[in-house]
Amino acid sequence: ALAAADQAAVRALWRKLNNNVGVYTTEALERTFLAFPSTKTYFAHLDLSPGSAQVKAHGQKVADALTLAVDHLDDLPRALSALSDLHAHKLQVNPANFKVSKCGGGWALSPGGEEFTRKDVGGQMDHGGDDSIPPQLLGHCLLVTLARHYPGDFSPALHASLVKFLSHVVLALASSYR
Ligand code: ZNH
Repeated sequence: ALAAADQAAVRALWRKLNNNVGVYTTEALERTFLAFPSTKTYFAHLDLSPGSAQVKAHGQKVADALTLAVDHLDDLPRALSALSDLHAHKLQVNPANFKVSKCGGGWALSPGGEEFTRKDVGGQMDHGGDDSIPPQLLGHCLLVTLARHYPGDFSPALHASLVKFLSHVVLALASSYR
């Protein structure tokens, strides 16, 4: 599970974000679509132009899911299991978008779940594929967004806690694929 210090840091930030989680998640979605355009293919039925009300509505849903996660840091897989099923079976989002360790090389949570590091593949680093891209596209854009709006809070330590938190969220979301 997420270490106690990371949990505390994430909860403290979330208290600060207050009712604005949706605003930042929406900005993160807009950034994701611009920086990683392949993600747009899943949302072809939505208006993805900047300022779109549909992106805003989706941003609020994702924000609510993240807030649910913050409220259940001790039991993310259970809290997010319905959402994981939805992504795996109904939405059929390619798990490459989540990039858990199952997908080969790249980055993964340590067995204890407290660290997020590059996986050692067969005694040597795996440089194949698109591992240079941040493993969680939306999560990466959320980090950028929060760093921009909360520069004073965004210490390296908070950054690290958020990376781990998002890794746990993504791991829980990907659990229905295994
Ligand atoms: Zn997702 C949807 C969350 C990622 C794709 N999502 C969704 C929702 C939510 C979410 C909450 C809503 C549901 C209902 O309605 O019920 N996601 C989420 C999260 C994350 C995600 C939290 C991370 C962090 N997704 C993702 C990705 C992708 C996706 C990466 C791809 C790329 N989703 C999706 C889709 C959908 C969703 C497609 C549907 C939309 C509509 O509306 O149609």
